[in-house]
Amino acid sequence: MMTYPSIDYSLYLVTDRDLSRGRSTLSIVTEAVAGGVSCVQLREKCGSTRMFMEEARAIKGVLAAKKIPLIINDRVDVALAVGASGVHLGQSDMPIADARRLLPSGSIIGISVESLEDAVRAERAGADYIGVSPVFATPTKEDTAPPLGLEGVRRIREAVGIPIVGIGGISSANGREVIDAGAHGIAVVSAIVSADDPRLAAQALKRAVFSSSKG
Ligand code: TZP
Ligand code: MG
Repeated sequence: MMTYPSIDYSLYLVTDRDLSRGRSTLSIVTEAVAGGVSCVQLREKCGSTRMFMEEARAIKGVLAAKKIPLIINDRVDVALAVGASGVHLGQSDMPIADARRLLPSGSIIGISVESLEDAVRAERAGADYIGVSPVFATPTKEDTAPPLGLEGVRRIREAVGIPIVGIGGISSANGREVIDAGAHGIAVVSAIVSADDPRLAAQALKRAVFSSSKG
């Protein structure tokens, strides 16, 4: 299993095959890593388990060389089988306690939260980090809750002690605001996977995360 003492959530790529404009997820991840992503979540909503596992193993090879964690969306079995760093769960996926029981110790378990109450509950349940979902409106995911906005990020940051990552509608233009609102990192799908040049896109996002606050 890939375990790292502390996870850098600053620029968190979530993959999406359908939005990758015909490019393979492996090639997107390779370019995004060259551009500076610090964490990768493999998210496959269709396709076979076999395909998911083969892809996860190939991506794990790219990430392990750079000590970047590989998080598997939803599928605890796939994470376990390929020796990923952890899983990212939604509110309707396997409960954190059960995932924790099944995965090796030291595994990362992240969960998407759609409210302050979800966030507090996730921390109590032992999540390692939470994804505040969505921060802004996004066409990328259809079944999202209403956007929590920067105010939602602020309120959740005040209420929990675990790292928080904003997701939903984040780009290099607004990424800094999400960090200024208290997020430890930004998670993006389309801003990298649909970009003309995913490497340059990751670089621009990284610059936004680490730029000085506009105050
Ligand atoms: N979870 C909440 S919003 C979202 C996910 C997976 C999609 C975010 O996509 P984008 O393209 O970065 O807005
Ligand atoms: Mg899910």
